[in-house]
Amino acid sequence: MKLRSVRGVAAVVLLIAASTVAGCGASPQVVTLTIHYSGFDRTEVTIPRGVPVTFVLVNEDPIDHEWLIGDEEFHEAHRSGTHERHDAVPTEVTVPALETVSTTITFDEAGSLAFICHLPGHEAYGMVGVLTVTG
Ligand SMILES: [Cu+2]
Repeated sequence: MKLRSVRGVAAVVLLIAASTVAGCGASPQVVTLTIHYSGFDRTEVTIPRGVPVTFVLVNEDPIDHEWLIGDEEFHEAHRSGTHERHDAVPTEVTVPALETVSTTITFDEAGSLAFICHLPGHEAYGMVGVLTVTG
């Protein structure tokens, strides 16, 4: 009896997963990045051009972090920037302590971009990764 109810739950979960995938024309890619001890668990990510990518940013630290993605000019501006929080632009995200934030971005140009946490000292500590967009 107990086994049967567990199996029922598993079947429901599978159904939900299947309908989610079937419901979207172009299935969005999901990239999960976990932040732990002020570092990203993946520092090299490759995605295709022109496809929506949902970045799931999991902050396991008891302090806030940021996830900002762009080219060198973008990052240079943010190194000296004064924004306290980021939540209006998909490429600039604040990830509060112990929270998970998702952002979906479509990159239309192939190339290489960096994702960096620009909170004081975090970039120097190593909160840097590279996103490669393939053509
Ligand atoms: Cu940080």
